[in-house]
Amino acid sequence: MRTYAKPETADVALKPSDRRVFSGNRFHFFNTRHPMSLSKRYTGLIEHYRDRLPVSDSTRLISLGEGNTPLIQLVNIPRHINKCVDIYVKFEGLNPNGSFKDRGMTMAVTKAVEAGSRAIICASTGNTSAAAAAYAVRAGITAFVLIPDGKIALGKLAQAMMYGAVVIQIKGNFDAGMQLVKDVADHAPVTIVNSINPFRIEGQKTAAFEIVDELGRAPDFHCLPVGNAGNITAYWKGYSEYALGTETHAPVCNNRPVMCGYQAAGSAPFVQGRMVDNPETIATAIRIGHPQSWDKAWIAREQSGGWFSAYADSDILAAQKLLAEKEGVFCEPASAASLAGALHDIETGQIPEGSCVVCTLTGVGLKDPDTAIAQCTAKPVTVEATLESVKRAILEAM
Ligand code: AN7
Repeated sequence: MRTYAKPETADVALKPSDRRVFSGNRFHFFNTRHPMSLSKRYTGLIEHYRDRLPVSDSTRLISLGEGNTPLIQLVNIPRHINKCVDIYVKFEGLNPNGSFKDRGMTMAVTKAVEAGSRAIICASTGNTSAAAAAYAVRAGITAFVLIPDGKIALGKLAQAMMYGAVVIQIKGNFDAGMQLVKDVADHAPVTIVNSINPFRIEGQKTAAFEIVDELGRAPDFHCLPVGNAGNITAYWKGYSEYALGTETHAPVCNNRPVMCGYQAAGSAPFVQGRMVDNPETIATAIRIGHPQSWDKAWIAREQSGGWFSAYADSDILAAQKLLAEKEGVFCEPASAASLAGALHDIETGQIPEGSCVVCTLTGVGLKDPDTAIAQCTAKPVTVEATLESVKRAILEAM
């Protein structure tokens, strides 16, 4: 009797760019981005973009298979707003810890471990702490995370706690936490893994590579929520490396997008042109008044011919809801700032019809169930567990 080897790759989530093919007695992933290679499993962005990242053959990679997230074309919203535009969302909420922070963290923790560090530290509005905690576990080192007391989404706190990070809630906001982290790191043997760590930016720039690899070009406009501005900095670096080439690589494409950075109105230092001391927004991820990548974000804006603008919390939540109910995509509130801004700028014509637009959805909606449930007007109905009651409930809803 013939026996078949257990498919080596059976536990790996398929991404849109992957096709599973059966060859001999094994399944392989046929990656359509690299059609010449009948490749092994996808094992994360460092391995995938190894030649463009600061690692060597002997570097131990700390990875959870991050990156390779779907670029989803919106089909219903363009029709809904009656505009002829190609809008794609880069759904970074589908990284292993539910946000784009995994991209930077795989790189930052890999380099921290390579340098012999035994502990990492960050201040965080939530997602950075979740990612830092996970990659620290993976590496076998300790994570210290400072979070604003009471101002982080429940899912993010759950993650940091489950991963066993040392969670320090401070009676202050992110900006106060960030200053404390810098002060502590001056006196203790810990590596800062906030986006002031340049390896974070290196990891995060791969999102731009993925978009160009998939579209065959850079989009005309790239829309992002902006907090510390690490991500807009990273995308601009990635697009620039692909469009201009590097010392080791020829250019891959010949255009770069206009970078559009969107903030919450109560937390909009880039729109006000100065630091904000008491930022407030329901989008707690971007409740940041003293952005750490201030200068680099202005460079991205200037070099790309882009702009910053701000939206009320109500606009941000409306965009989050619209995306969920029109497209079946559930992102967290901060992420929806990118769509709120894009839709506004498409409607005013600042982003003209015929454009190709990519919005980054930085985190998954499940991070913040409280905010999501609070804005749903249609609440679940409770009925008796009988055929009659369920039938009545269905008929009433039709
Ligand atoms: C979902 O976790 O700063 O402009 O400490 O979680 O690169 O700061 C989170 C930021 C957008 C802003 N969307 O990105 C943290 C933190 C989500 C985020 C941002 C964050 P940056």
